[in-house]
Amino acid sequence: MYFTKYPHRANFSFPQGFDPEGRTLEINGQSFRGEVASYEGDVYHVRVTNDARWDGNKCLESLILPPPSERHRLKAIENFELQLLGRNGSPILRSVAGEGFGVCGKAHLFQFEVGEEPRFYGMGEKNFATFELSGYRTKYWNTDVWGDFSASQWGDGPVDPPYFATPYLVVKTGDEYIGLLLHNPYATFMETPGIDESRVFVEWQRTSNHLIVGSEDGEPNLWVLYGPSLRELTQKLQKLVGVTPVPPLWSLGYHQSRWGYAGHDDLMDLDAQFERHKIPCDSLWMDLDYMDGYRIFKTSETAFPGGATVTAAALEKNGRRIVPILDPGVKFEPGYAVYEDGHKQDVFCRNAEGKEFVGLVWPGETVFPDFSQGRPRTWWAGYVYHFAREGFGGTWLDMNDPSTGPVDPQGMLFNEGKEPHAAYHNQYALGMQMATHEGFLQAKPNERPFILSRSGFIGSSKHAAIWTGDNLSNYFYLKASIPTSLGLSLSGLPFNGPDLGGFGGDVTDDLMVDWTKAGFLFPFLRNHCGRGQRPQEPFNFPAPVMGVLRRYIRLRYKLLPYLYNLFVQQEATGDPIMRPLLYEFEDAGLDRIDDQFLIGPSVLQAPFIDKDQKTRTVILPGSEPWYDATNGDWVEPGTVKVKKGRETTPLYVRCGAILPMQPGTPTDNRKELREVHFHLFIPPTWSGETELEYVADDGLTFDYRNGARSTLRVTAVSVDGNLAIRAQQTANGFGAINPTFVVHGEPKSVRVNGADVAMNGGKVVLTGKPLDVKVLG
Ligand code: MIG
Repeated sequence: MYFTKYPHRANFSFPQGFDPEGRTLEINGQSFRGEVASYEGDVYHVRVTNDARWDGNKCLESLILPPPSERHRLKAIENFELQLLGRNGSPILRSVAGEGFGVCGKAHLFQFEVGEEPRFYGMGEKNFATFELSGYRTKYWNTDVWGDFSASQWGDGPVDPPYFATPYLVVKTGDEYIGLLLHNPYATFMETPGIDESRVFVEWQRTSNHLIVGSEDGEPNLWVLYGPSLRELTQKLQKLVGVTPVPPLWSLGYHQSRWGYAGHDDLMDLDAQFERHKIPCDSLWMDLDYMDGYRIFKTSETAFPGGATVTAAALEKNGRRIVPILDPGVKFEPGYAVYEDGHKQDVFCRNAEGKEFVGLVWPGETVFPDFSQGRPRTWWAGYVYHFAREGFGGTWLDMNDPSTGPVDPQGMLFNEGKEPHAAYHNQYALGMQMATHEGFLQAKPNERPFILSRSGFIGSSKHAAIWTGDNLSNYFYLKASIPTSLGLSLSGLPFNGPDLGGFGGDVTDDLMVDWTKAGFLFPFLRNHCGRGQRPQEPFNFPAPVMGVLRRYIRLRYKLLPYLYNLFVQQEATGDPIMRPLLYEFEDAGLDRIDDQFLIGPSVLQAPFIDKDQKTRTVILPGSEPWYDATNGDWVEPGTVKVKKGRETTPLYVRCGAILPMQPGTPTDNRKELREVHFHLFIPPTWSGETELEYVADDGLTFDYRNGARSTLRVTAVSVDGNLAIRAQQTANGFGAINPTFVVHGEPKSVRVNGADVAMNGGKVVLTGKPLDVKVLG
C-alpha cells in the first residue's frame, strides 16, 4: 500500500451509453447497474453495482436514511454523467463530459467540474494546517503516523494520511454548499482542483483541474448532499452518519494524562496537587504502565496494589475518574487467559495460512481480535464489562489503526480469513469502538459511556470521541490543531481535540500558555504528553505560567453549561461545537481563515499561535458589534489589530448572546447545571431580540431520554437599551432551574418577567481584567 500515490484517471475506462430506464451502463463491453436514489432534504445516493467486480457494501455501520423523496436535484444523464442543479436551476456540480464515472479493475472514480473559484473543506482528520483544501491529493487509510512514517516527515509539517479516515468533502461554489461522502471502507482518495506549487512534480499536474473522488476497491457508493447553506449541509451529514449522543458532563471537563503515570501513588499525588492548586480536573488517565506486561485487561498489582477499585474510590472524594488505555493487540502467549480464551473461541484475525495473524506491538508478538464480526465483538464486550466494573470512568482506545508495528498489516485477514485486509482496515477501530461501547453499556446500563479513540471511520460519531493522535510540542502542531478540528467538526465528528501542549518533544513555557489559551474551549480537552518529555501538568510550570493555565482551565469550567448545551443541541440538530466563521456569517473573505474559530454560535476566538508573535489582526464578522471579553469594550465589526497580553487571549462574544455559565470562578469539579448565571451581552443602545433554550439534566445517565430534563426559555428584548427579560421553565423533568441574570452592558432600565428589578454592580473575570457587569435581582 502506497499512502502517497493515487490512481490516475487515464488508466480508467468510462461508460459508452447509459439507459436511465433500465439503469444500465456499459463500460468496456461490460454491463453495470447505475442508480441515483433520492431522499428527503436533497440527499442523494449514487450506487453502481456489478456482482462480478464488487461484493456489496462492506461498511460496518449503515447510514441513517431520511425518508425517500421524489425530488431530483441530482440527475444521471448520458454516460452516467451526474449533474447537481443549484438554486437557480443550473448545474453547480457536473461530471466531466464522457468521463464522469470510471473503473479500472476494482478501482473506481467520479470526476467533476465545479463552478468558478470553488472552495473545499472537511476531509475528516487531515493535518494540512489549512482550513481550505484546494489543490490537495489525499488518501484515506488509517495509519499509525509515528510507526508508518519517518520522524523527518511528521516533525513539523503535514503528514498524510493520518489516523482517522472520513472520506467526506465539502464543496462551496458561490454561496451554495455540497457534500460528497464515499460510503466505502476501502482505501479511498480525493483530488481537489487548484495548484499547490510545492507539490507539482510533473508539469501535467498544472493542467489538472478536476475534482476526483474514488476508491481502490469496493462497491461505488457516493452520497451527494446539497446544503444549500453550510449549516444545513452539516446537519444533514451529521444525521446521516449519526449524531454524537450527549456525553457525560465530566467528559467535557479538563483531562490530565501522561504516558508514565505508574499507578495508585501517582494518581493520588496528582489528585492532591489539583486540589491544592485549586485547578478543576475531572479525570486522570493511565497509559500502558498500569498493565501487567502490556497484557490488556490485566491490571498490574504494582500499579494498583489494592486493585483499581480502591484507587477509583479514593478519587471519588474530589469527583475524579480514572481513564485507562486499551490497545486491541492481545499478547500472543500461551497461558495468558485472554489469549487462551480468544484462541479457544476463535476470535482472532487470520493470516493467509489460516493461522492467527501475528503483529509486533507493545507486548511483543500480538494477535488481533476480528472486530469486523459480531461474535468477536461480543467476546470483547464481555472483557470490557469486567474492566468497566473495576471502577474505570471510561476508556481510551489506542493503536486501533490498526497498528501492527513493523509487520505489514495487509497480511491480517478477516472473517475466518475469507475477507481481505483492505475491506476492514479503515473500520478496525470502528468495530473496536462498537464492542467497547457495548461492554460499558452492559456494565453500567444507565450511564453514558465515555470512549476516546485514535482511529475510526464513518459511524464512529455514535460511539466515541476522538483525539488527533501523536503531535509534537511545537508551533506547527498548535497552528494545525485549529484547521484539523474544524475539518473534523464539519465532517460529522464533533467531539474531538488534540493533545494539548503536544505529545512528543519538550514543551516550552510560552508554547504551553499559547496552546492552552487557543485550545481551552475545544470540544475535547486533554493535556497529554509522552514518556520522558517535560512534565506538562499545570503545577509543574513556574508559578506565573501555572497561573495562566489555571485561569483558562477555570474559564472552561465556568463555560461548561454553554459547552454542555452545545452538545445537547448537536444531538438534536447535528450542529457541531466548533465552527468556522462561515458557519454563522456570510461575509465575503471568511473562506480561508486558519487561525480563528467559533465555539457554538456566539464565542469567537482568535488566539496567538505563532511563536513570538506580538500583534495580530482579528476579523469580526457580521454587522453588529462584538464584546471584547478581555476589557469589556464593544468593538465594531471589521478588522481589528490586537496586542498579545501575558494573561489575555483575543476572545469575543457575539452581540445579543446569552451565555449560560457557572457562578463565580470554579476551583474544583463541582457542576450544577440548575444553578446557572445567564450572561447577556447587550450593547448599551442596542435594539433587538434574542433567546436561548437552556437545558439541564443529570449530566450522567440516560434518564434525560425518559423526560428527566428541565428546560428554561430565556428571551431578552432591548429597545434602545431598555431591556426586558423573560424566563420561563418549559420542562421540569429535572427540577427547577434557578437563573441569575448578569448583563454585560449598561442597560437604561431592566425588567425581568414584567417586574422592575434592582441592578447591582458586579465584577466578572473572563480573559482579562475584572469586567463591570450588572447582576439583576
Ligand atoms: O506507540 O500508549 O498515540 O497517546 O501515550 C505509542 C503510549 C503508543 C500512542 C498514543 C499515545 C500513547 C502511546 N501510544
